[in-house]
Amino acid sequence: VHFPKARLPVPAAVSAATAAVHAEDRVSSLTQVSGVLGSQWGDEGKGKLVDVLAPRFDIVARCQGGANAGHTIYNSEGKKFALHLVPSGILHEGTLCVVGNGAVIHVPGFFGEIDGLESNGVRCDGRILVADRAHLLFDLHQAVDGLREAELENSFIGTTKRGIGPCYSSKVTRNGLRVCDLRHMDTFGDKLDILFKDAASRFQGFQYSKSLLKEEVERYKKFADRLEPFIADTVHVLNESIKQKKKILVEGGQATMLDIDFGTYPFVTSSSPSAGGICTGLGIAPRAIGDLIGVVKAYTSRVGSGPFPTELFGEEGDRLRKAGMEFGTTTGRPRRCGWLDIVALKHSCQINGFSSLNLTKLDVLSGLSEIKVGVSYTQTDGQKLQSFPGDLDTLEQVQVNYEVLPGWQSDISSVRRYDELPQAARLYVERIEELVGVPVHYIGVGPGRDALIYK
Ligand code: 2SA
Ligand code: GDP
Ligand code: MG
Repeated sequence: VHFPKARLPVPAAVSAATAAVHAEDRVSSLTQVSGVLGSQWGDEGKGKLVDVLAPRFDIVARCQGGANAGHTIYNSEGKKFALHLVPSGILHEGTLCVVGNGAVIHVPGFFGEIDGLESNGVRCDGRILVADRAHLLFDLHQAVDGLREAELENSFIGTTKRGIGPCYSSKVTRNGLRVCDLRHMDTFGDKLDILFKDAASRFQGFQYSKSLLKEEVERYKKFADRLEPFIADTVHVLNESIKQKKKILVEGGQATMLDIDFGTYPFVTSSSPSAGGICTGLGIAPRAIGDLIGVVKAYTSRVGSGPFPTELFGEEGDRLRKAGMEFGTTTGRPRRCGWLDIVALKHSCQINGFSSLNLTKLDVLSGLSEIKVGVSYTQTDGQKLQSFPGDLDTLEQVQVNYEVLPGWQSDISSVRRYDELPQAARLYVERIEELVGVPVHYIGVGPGRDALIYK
């Protein structure tokens, strides 16, 4: 363990100005197409960073997932907004929000979210585009989500029950309905009937009748009219915007450790929340993508089932949950909490090629006498693992090797300059940078917009 260099004495006024210039540099130098992605098991604070960066971008786009996401943001008056499908750029009047083809759309939920925003003074009309290619998520998918979880009994995934897995299943099965199908209501009922029959043949408890189908079609006729002004060929819109030198910020939902390919399968979500999901979920070429910021909570949290090597139980876990207010933004479920896991974070950095990191919730660790960081895994045969294992049986049996770092006692929530953080907090940040090999450019010290240190 080595300590960072002693801070140089700089006159306060000059230093504050320097910090502002530095913040400006950090934000204005972000590439034309940049992304904010979760690097752990979600809820790292992606929404907050997107909200902070949004004024510097013309477009904020979601590329995957659906209303399983819960992104909490606060406006400048401290008013709280919990967003699910609507991108976190919505609080900034000048930002166009795009829900891309890789996302799944529950239309009634989408309107509910818009109505909630509008009633809180956020104008949405003309500011949100929904991909014509995106798949529609129906109430029937939500019902199937619940039935599937019940069937799994003790090995349930712990989904948000928002119908995400079943909707992506329909997409991959190739009998899903897409947003553009709302423009063909004459055939809509026949296509929906296939989905209903599929679910009814698979699950005994699934309610289905011709009159239920008819009701659903009538409901969607009304939705189709209301959704029409939002529908766009977003692939064309985004690529034209790139040609016109507009700036696009991609907002990831969930996180790499929940990725259908790279996460702790099967305890994952059904989309691709990592870098690859940007291309498939928006129709943007890989060459267009520049900076990707990985959002990392200063510790780890996970909702739902599945392996979590650095999980803390009892009082230690409770302390983090309470201090970090770790409860699901969508479901209200208590989140499991534990130490930062560098093995998982390196896996994530490798897959996404993050250009920088946003370390969030550093303030939550204040007051601990010591802080542990999981740095490697040892297998039952005594061998150290070289990488994050794909095999869950291996993962469940690993022993985590920890490095112990000193804690700090002061409240850091009002600190705005890196050199004003306690030495132990800086040591923590710099040790993470050293272990993963990616620079930390943003440090969260509170939920508000201004509670951010630019490093
Ligand atoms: P699903 O519903 O099929 O995507 O669930 C599969 C797994 O993915 C996890 N998942 C999440 N994990 C963290 N946060 C999420 N969003 C909400 C939040 C969650 C909530 O912001 O707090 O409110 O409970 C999210 N969405 C999906 C899920 O827990 C399963 O492990
Ligand atoms: P997301 O899904 O990644 O956008 O994260 P969530 O919104 O689900 O959960 C993150 C929670 O932490 C939210 O309640 C945020 O308001 C809050 N938050 C974000 N950054 C910070 C931070 O730096 N410190 C503290 N104390 N809270 C934060
Ligand atoms: Mg969340």
